[in-house]
Amino acid sequence: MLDYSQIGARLDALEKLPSCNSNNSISKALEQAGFSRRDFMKWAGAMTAFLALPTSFVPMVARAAELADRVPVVWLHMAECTGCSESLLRSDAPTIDSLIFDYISLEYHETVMAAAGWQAEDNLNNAIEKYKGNYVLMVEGGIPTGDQERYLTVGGQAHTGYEITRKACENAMAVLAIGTCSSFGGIQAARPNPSNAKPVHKITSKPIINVPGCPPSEKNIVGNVLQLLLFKELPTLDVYNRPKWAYGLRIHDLCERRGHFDAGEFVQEFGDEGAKKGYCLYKVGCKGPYTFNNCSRERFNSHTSWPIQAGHGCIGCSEPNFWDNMQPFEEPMAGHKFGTTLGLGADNLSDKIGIGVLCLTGVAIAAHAVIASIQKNKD
Ligand code: FSX
Ligand code: SF4
Ligand code: F3S
Repeated sequence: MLDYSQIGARLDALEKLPSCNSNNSISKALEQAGFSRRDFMKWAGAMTAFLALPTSFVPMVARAAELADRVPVVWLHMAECTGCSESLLRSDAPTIDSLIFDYISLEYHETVMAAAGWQAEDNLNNAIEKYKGNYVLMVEGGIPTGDQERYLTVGGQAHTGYEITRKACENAMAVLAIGTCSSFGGIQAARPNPSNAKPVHKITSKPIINVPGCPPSEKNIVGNVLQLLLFKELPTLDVYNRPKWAYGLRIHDLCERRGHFDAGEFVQEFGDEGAKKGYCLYKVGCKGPYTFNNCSRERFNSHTSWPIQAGHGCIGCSEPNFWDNMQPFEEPMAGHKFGTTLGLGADNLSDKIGIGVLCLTGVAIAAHAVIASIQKNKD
């Protein structure tokens, strides 16, 4: 990791680059949206902790956020639902994260750019040429390949998603796979994968940072942009190339219903007394014990809520092949056979430990199930 003076020099160099928005700056835009300097510094403090950096980094995180309009970003849409972009853009009140995203130099983003048709295709080619080696590429969606490559073509020249993504990857400074589709294939890669969809890391040799989730939270997206602005290097990644600061713990580890799991208090079916009391959702299919993500800590929509708070179990949306491996979504995993990759998002070393932990969790879950069924029979 870079030291303070190297980061300072890097931010000085970024500051000298032209801003993408000459009429306004990020700090002015925040002020206009009603955020005080104090709000912004509080946000920077929370972001610093979120990125697992020491408190002394707060001023640098704040400065990096203010310079987010200096690094050009190209955002490609492949086969997907645009939920990842929506996650970032559609909050009813703009958050500091979404405002910063608005000011990122988005050279190409099919959902939000004004250009269409030939002009849009030109924009993409020009951005790749002009910012060769300096832009951050964000890819949303899985990519049809092989005999099915032509299932996805974009624009009047009908280039395939595969060709476009490979070219954009080649010339990028860093590549982020945004969402489970570009990280692991996603819904279109679910069995029988009729479009032969592949994740980005399968079609390029470039190192990829995976930011999975269907969709990922806006915090995990913006956090990765800040990380690149500060360090210009890959964060520590787990075996599935997910940044450990975001995907280092399981949903189950920090879940607000965990006390009920430990006490053997489960929702038996949706709408029952246990559901009203906020009991653990394991028996109605929660995959939190097998899923690595920070939803239980960070939640969605400015920390408002998240699936388990809303009353449904986690469906494991940030794990590889969750559409196939985590099914059925509303039944527990215990008793199902599952593959060796399931839930093992830790690094190589802790993979072994992870298997142990998973087995222990399995034992605990089985024990709970037995106790609960005895209880139920008694009732
Ligand atoms: Fe959708 Fe993004 Fe899911 Fe995929 O999300 S939220 S299908 S991860 O690529 O738009
Ligand atoms: Fe929370 Fe699900 Fe774990 Fe229950 S099984 S404690 S609902 S993560
Ligand atoms: Fe996805 Fe589970 Fe979080 S379903 S959004 S990883 S709680």
